[in-house]
Amino acid sequence: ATYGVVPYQATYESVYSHETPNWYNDAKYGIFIHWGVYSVPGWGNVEKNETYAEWYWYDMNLGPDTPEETYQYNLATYGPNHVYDDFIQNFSASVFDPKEWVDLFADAGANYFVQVSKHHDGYALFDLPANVSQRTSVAQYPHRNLLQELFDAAAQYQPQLHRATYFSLPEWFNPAYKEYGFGSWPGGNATNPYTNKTLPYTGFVEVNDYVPDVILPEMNALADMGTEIMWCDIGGPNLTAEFASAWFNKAAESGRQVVMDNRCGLPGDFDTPEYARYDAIQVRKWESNLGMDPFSYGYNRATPTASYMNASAIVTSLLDIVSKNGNFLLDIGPTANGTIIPIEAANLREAGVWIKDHGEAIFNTSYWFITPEENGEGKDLRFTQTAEAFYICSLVEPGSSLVNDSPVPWVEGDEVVVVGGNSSGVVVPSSKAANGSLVLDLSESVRGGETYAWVF
Ligand code: FUL
Repeated sequence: ATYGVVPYQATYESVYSHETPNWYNDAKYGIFIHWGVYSVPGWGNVEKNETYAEWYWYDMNLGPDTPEETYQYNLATYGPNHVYDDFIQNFSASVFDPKEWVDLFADAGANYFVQVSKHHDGYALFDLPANVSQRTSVAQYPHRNLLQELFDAAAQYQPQLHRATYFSLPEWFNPAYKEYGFGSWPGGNATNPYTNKTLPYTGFVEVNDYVPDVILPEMNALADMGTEIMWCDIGGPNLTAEFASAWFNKAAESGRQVVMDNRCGLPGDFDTPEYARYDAIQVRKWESNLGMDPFSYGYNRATPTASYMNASAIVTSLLDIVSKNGNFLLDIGPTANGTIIPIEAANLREAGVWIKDHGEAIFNTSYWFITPEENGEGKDLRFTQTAEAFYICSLVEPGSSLVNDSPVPWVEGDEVVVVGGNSSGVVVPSSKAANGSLVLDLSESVRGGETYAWVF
């Protein structure tokens, strides 16, 4: 299959003809990882005005009179002379074990991961030519190519576990970005108005033009590392048509399939609702990104342990999103030394056991044309299908009969069986009611043999 008009040209229309490949449509579940210098302070307001912890540097520069309170927190915790780039020397990665990470992703049942390769603070977790940026984990502390280490560790799970990268096009305070500053992005303000101190921008390289001299070579470096998804952020000035056409052509030549999100400055291949999901089926492929932390992608030490997304919420979110043509990109925020915090690891593993047990109803499926919430009251059903089977998922424990009013492809004589759980494979009596509804008779053991969701 082709996924657009090959060879691609460096135009909007041509690159827009590219589509999500089957592996991405079938993969359904990925792990998003926000890990960088912002993981060192690892703090965001959880009370007054919830903030993303990875926005620490930006929020701290908003000054003392803002509800984010990052300025006050920083002053109280680190004192007046501490600047953001002082955190670089504490981004230790000292216990970072990439094999442990990818083992966890595999246990979680995920089929891809998206590592933040460079967030808005401009610190890259991969190697770059010295004339592009020296603000990298290779040129700076901890002097390791952390992204490459993770990609290498994931090689043992190829081709199952796909390797992908988030990439912020703009950088808040890069002086080279200044001429492009847009919206509320300061684009290279040289001083903090509250301390009157120069913002040190460690590793900045003087370039002629940020877009061709920084963004494009950085995106090319990620392509060369073999990223399978360019999960760009923010858009803005870009050379994405040039980048993507070359990248897509190269992939097509070598029989690889790659994907680009909708934040590279072009419509891209799929939509990315942020900390959100769609209520209804979207025909255009989409991917919901949500943190396990209720309101931060990056590690936030202020978040109470009990509020992290649990296994039940992971499972039901996945089923909901998949039934509407979405993928689920679930975010974790490791700490500065490379630890995936225990509550996140435990909940991912717990959900993973269920997800694998019910994988046939999730992976390699497509959505059914009915948006499930419209089914009626007291029920919470989701549908998926393959060429061989149709799946009904109940997100709440059903009663002794599960009445399904939607038009589903069931005819007299079709067999309905339990998928997964203690009653897996048990045949469930099924019939059509006078009004055409499909009725499943569920014994107590069938209902009791499950947790989180009931799949037939
Ligand atoms: C946003 C960023 O500003 C957030 O920090 C986060 O990375 C999210 C996925 O995208 O645009």
